[in-house]
Amino acid sequence: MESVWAVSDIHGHRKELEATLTAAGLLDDGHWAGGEARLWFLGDYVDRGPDGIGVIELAMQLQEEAPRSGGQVSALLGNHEILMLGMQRYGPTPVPSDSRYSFEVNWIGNGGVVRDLERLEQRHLDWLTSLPAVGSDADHLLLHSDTSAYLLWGEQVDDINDAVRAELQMPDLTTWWEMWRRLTSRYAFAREDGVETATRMLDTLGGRRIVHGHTIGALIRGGSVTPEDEPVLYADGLALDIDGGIYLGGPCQLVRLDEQD
Ligand SMILES: [Mn+2]
Repeated sequence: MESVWAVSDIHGHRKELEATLTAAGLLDDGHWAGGEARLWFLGDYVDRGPDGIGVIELAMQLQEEAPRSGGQVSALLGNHEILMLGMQRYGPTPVPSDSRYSFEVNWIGNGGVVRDLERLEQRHLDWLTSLPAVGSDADHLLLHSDTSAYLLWGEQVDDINDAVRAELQMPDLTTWWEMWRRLTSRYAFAREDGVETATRMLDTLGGRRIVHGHTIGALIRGGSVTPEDEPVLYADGLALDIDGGIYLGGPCQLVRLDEQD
């Protein structure tokens, strides 16, 4: 069986991503070396780090290269992509439902990087606004955020992705703000009813385990971020958090999904 991998929340740390993919044999000299492997990026390419556009470009490049050897690279949409695109589209325009907020206020408050905005080209915009929000592979349900809000878009993976892609084409601030709000919620599988919520999502969308980023594992586990942190398996083994908190000095956590037990 082909190997299946996932990595999340790179937040502009292209060098660390390249080192991690290279160590795993998926990258060699900056190019796809994973053969028939499948690699999933779970979103949050930008903000908080030095080279968000570089991370997007690497994902785009690998997505193009991998199929030449029978491999596949898939990339999900994270809330920081909504945030950066919302900033680019709407900037300081107050949110109609709550005028204290704007994309600019939230972008600045959540590690927005001016240089990423300046380097955004149409080809990046086209790629970003066509990303799926949810994936399914090796009996895992792949999400960016630890939220059940995905189910507000639909009850099948394809329906959710179609609905999100349609909203990414909509020109109104209210729609974009609601997308940002949904994808920014968290802790759905860590709360008292977390096992129940994870079970409901897996029953609805398929898979035996959720893999997500978005919320740094140390926040789920308790304690602080260290470079040795491992992905956090919780909710009775129904959820695996692979956000190592790279921008706080944590590791780039690349996990192999086809070998998880
Ligand atoms: Mn996130």
